[in-house]
Amino acid sequence: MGEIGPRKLIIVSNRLPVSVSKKAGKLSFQRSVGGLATGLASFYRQYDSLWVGWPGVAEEKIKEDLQTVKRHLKKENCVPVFLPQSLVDQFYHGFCNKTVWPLFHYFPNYAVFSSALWNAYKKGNQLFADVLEDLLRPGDIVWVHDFHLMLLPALLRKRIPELAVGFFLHIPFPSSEIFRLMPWRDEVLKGILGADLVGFHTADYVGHFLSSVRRILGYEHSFNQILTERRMIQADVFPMGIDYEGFRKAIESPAVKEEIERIRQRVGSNRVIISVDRLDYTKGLLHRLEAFELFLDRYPEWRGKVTFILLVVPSRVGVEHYAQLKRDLDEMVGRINGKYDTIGWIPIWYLYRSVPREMLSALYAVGDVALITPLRDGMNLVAKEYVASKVDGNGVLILGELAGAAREMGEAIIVNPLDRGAVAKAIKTALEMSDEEKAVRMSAMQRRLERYDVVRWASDFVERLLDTKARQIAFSGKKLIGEEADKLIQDYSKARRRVLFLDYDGTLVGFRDKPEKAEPDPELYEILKSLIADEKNDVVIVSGRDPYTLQRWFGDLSVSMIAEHGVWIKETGGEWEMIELLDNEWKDKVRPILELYTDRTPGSFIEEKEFSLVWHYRRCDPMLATVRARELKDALLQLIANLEIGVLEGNKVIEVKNTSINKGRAILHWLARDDYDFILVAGDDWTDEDMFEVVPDWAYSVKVGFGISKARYRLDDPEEVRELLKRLGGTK
Ligand code: GDG
Repeated sequence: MGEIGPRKLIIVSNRLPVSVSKKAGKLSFQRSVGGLATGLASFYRQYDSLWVGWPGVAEEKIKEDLQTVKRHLKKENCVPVFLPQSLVDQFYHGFCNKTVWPLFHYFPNYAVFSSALWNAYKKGNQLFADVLEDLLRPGDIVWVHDFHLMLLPALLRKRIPELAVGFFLHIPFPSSEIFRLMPWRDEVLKGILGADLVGFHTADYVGHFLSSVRRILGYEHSFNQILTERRMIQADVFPMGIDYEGFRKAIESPAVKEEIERIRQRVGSNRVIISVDRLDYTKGLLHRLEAFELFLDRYPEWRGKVTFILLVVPSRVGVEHYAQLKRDLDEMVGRINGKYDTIGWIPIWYLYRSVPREMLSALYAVGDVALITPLRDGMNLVAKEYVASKVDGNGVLILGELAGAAREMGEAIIVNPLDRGAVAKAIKTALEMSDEEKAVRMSAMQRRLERYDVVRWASDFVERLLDTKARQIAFSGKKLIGEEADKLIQDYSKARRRVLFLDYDGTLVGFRDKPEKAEPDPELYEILKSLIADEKNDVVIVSGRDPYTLQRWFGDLSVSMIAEHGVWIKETGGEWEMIELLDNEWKDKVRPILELYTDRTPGSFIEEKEFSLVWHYRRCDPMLATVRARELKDALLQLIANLEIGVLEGNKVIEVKNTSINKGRAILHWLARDDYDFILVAGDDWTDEDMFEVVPDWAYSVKVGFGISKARYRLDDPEEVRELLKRLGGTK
């Protein structure tokens, strides 16, 4: 496969757009005409594209034909991931369909939580990663689809860190209250966060995802950007579109016209209600039938004049809940038909099978009303296809409010699928709606579907992915590795007088739940000792912590220290001194407010330092803490208007302190005194920005972690800082 476009785009989904089957020793290949395949088709020209997925048949069944299958699929730009029968059962039918599907559709009592199935899910995702690893190059773009492959983005990221990886979830992402029930919730979220861009159908799903990430993994977000220790990840809404033109043109084709005629002969002059779904408990089939029954009950004038064509497509045959649903459905259709039918009229025309595309288009065309009332649905493309097919504008869509599509199809009659009375009433309203109103509603929805069709949806996603990749680089600054790090080492070796200003928390050590737990470890002492041993070096530990703690930790080393963000300084071998005299009376006014907020926010606490008060909220419920932190800040800002103090926000802390003090001012004490020809300053939060600001342009200023910064360089975490310091100290 040659390099046609600038980069390779690899689509990954559980199923390939081509299905393989073997009957009576004969292989056959069947192309799917699904929305995804259509939407992505245009990319095959723009990019050098490939599609990776399972061909739909267990490996054992085509054991002798693997090479033939591969060759055939290659012609279609497809690469198969062969799954053994055990994984088809435990990965696909198992964890995917029995655990994720019910849980994400708010059926937690249907969800099976089994570690055997979870292990199969991990194995399935690994198999995909293995196949992909052989195909991928660092500049490639990978777009992973749906709930079968939620671990894949992180697996790929680990193997090829530079990849651009997008992930799109086609089903709902549930509220964190539901999602958290999954025993492997951390792993699933971390798996998805391997992607650079995570897409969903609606803003609600994005919100649920972000709040799960925050509650479960503790990563904050703003403007849908999640900041992890290592990367910025964008989450966003991409409501999937359909092949709008395709559905419109289909209506004109002779084959569809023929089908329309056939249906018409059967239903005569009756008005037609249609619905099309896979057989699935999420689709609300039983509730819908009950509502139809109530409609016939309450509005007898419509009996004999309306036919409900219920197309149910077989799905996940063999899974217990589906078999039960099939029995219930058969029984209910029989009962309703038995209750109302007359000679010459059967209320429900029930079709349990998959139909050709022509028949589907014909159904859309004859449907005066489409009754689509899922209990949960990621999007629901049938609703969109119906609207697109109504070329004459003469149709009404009744849409359940729990389908993602309801978010963008406000001109439909939107109903609560569980409210039988409302659905029954909606059917009556739809049947009695004037032609003008129908046309107005239809054309508004059609304009949107035309503009944001499936091709636009797919190109929007890929463009956004590339844009996210570009923003990540801008966001994260230049990394102090490779040649840049070598240059630093050279400058360090050549220098006569050097100073190293090192922030403590988040720079030399990682964060802990309780500040007192983050104490220095033997490795850190070794690193510091090796740096101090060189007499050309001044090593200054700069911290927001109080002088007593720093003294306890580093008092025995000949390092200099800055405590409480610059209130106190201590020169090597000297005593603690205050940079300038500060008054502390303001504390009595501020303390009661902090106490009030501590009482109102479980998990928060106050730390009292000599010249500042700090409110910590790392261990609180993140949602409540954000609200409280904002309220507290407002309250404090009002109070301190006339005082010489400031309110500063750090990493899950709010600190109130004297404004004339900061870390930048404190390090000037050293910079003004000596003629250093090497300066390194490293820090992780906004209090360190004051230091980055006062050092000369040529100094090595390093921001640890993500975020906008004045520093010239960046390192990911304390481990990377330590690695660099080890090189400087000669211990590596
Ligand atoms: C998942 C999410 C989300 C149906 N019967 C026949 C047939 N179809 C086609 C329809 C439509 C597709 O299948 C069904 O798509 P839906 O969106 O309605 O539902 P799911 O299959 O559950 O899909 C869903 C979707 O992913 C996309 O992100 O919208 O929420 O659950 O295109 O036309 N096609 C043919 N014969 C049939 O009998 N030819």
